Amino acid sequence: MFQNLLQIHAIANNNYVAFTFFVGTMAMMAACVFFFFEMSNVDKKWRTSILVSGLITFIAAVHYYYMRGYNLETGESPVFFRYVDWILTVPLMCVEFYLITKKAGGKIGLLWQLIGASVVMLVTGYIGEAIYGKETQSWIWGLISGIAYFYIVYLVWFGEVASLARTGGPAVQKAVKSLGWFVLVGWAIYPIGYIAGTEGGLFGMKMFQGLSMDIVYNIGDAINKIGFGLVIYALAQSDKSAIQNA
Ligand SMILES: *C/C=C(C)/C=C/C=C(C)/C=C/C1=C(C)CCCC1(C)C
Repeated sequence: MFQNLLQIHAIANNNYVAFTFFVGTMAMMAACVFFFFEMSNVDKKWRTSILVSGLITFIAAVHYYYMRGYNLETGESPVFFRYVDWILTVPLMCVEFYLITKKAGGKIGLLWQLIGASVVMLVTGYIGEAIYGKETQSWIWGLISGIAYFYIVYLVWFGEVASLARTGGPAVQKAVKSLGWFVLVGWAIYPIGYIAGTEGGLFGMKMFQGLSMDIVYNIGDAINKIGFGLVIYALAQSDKSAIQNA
């Protein structure tokens, strides 16, 4: 109890990083409860998508709880928990794209392409942070990770995801477009954190110095995990009203 009070004191006083972990935990928990409860309020065919949104925020809530504690006790970045969270939640976001486009004929091979690219993106990012984070060559790992990231952007904006979305009807097309913006702009927050937090910077150039890697990542997660889920929720809702109005 006393220990808890000390921690709360540390959070409330001046530890902004720990504070964002704390708020992140709450936000992920709230979003998770929302998605689970709303599952029964959407058309049956969207239920699995909403369930996956709930799982993404649930997994994040648990990791945020641990990352908060780790950061408070050691004062360091919880690199390991962070990447365990991502390696579980990013493939689930790929599943969301698959579930949406499946109704327009999307094949399982597309899901594996998306998951494969995200695993390359995250494993190289982890090597860059955990092993080479304090050395200049960390930028090379960031670059490889960035290439895998752009491949995902390509698939969503110009590749198979985009072409399937065009045949899936206006609601699906609109949702894939919104999710595409999340991948292009929302996910681009992460490399900023990486550049700020590793020694190699951007191709060896030092940038974004003074920014806290963890705060950048935490903002990115809140936008992407909760926002992404809300776009899918909105899609499910608009599809429901389309049926009721017909
Ligand atoms: C819920 C978590 C999400 C959506 C995490 C996404 C993470 C990324 C898009 C990370 C990308 C990175 C790069 C593109 C280059 C530098 C290394 C990473 C792993 C931070």
